Amino acid sequence: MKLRLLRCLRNPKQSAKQNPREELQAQHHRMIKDNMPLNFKDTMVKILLLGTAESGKTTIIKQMRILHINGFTDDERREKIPEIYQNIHDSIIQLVQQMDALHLQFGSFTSERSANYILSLPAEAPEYFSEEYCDHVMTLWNDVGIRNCYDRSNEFPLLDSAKYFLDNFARICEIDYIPSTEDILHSRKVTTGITKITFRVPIPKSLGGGEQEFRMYDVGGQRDERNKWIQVFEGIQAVLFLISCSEFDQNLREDPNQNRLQEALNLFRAVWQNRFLASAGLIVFLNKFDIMERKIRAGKHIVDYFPEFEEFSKRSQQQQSCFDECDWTKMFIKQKMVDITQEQFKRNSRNQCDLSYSERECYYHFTVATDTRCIRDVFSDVQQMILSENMAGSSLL
Ligand SMILES: Nc1nc2c(ncn2[C@@H]2O[C@H](COP(=O)(O)OP(=O)(O)OP(=O)(O)O)[C@@H](O)[C@H]2O)c(=O)[nH]1
Ligand SMILES: [Mg+2]
Repeated sequence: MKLRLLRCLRNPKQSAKQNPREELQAQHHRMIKDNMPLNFKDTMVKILLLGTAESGKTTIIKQMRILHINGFTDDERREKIPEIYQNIHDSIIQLVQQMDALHLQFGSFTSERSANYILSLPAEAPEYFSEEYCDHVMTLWNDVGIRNCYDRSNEFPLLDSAKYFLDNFARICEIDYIPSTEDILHSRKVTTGITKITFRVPIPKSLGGGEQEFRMYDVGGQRDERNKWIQVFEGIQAVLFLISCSEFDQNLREDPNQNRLQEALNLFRAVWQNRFLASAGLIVFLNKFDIMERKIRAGKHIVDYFPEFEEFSKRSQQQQSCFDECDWTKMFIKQKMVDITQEQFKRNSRNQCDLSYSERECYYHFTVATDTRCIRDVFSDVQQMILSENMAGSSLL
């Protein structure tokens, strides 16, 4: 079953609108209401999540579990405790180690003692957080020097959820701690290999009713994981490409000289031009815009890393299409992706398509993968689009 793109969705002006949800849904429904599906419900829809490391792929899988399966049992929540402890332990060690590297001073002698305690521990998180451990971590997180270090965390690799976990540390230290859903969504474990999740989603009555089965594949985004991706390219109907908009001022863990956003754009180009994915629909989640907004409000500017932003923002101001720097930054990153989809290319590697697919459309959503309501709304759009297009593909042949 090939994902077909309806003519009405190919209008670039329309797809560039920021909130086309209701408009698109109405168009889908009108287009297909007299062309009810033949047997598309019997076919599983396969979605592949792609993107660089830490772009939020596994967080989307967790959201599918919350939204379309039964979420997490108490036992499953308890199983996440070691992962959360490790996230906290890694974060505080990293912050303490960077104090020296960034020539920062601790605010007090007590904090220096706590830092020495943390550095004397093994890299593996303790099985239980002792009172002593909790006191030292809390002292450090309240230290003015550590906060200055945190403010410069774009200069070294720090988990995006470090602040969330350290702000919630007193609760996590409690003896009867059971991770909340939000804690699970913020926890981080690098994906290696390929995992999948299968779930059924009700089909709206206007699209024929019943249920559709989805299978979603999650892969590891680090460079040395990407050669495994091809194993799951076969039969994919839609690729969800995640790109983190907050990464403009950070470099890769695996290559400290490479800007993370630039790496994500290069990867997007390779995915867009990949011949094995040429018939799959492409949906982009411009993720982590909550972190991006926080950074910009704290005085970070994308122009310091992408000088071409200056020209772009001048144009945007003239057109009055954006209102502030957060808006311009979001639109700038999206425009970079749109530009990639419009590049002409000829096949020069085994994996590239023969020619550019000018007819193909790409859909963009701004997301916060840790926010269940946001993902529920966005995935509902994505799901309706896939279902509508598959129906249209099977019935409008
Ligand atoms: N604040 C915030 N945190 C996010 C968002 N999306 C993901 N995260 C956090 O970012 C971290 C990395 O997310 P993952 O889902 O593990 O990233 P991934 O793409 O699966 O990474 P790999 O497995 O290495 O490829 C986790 O701690 C998430 O909680 C977001 O939109 N906002
Ligand atoms: Mg992952």
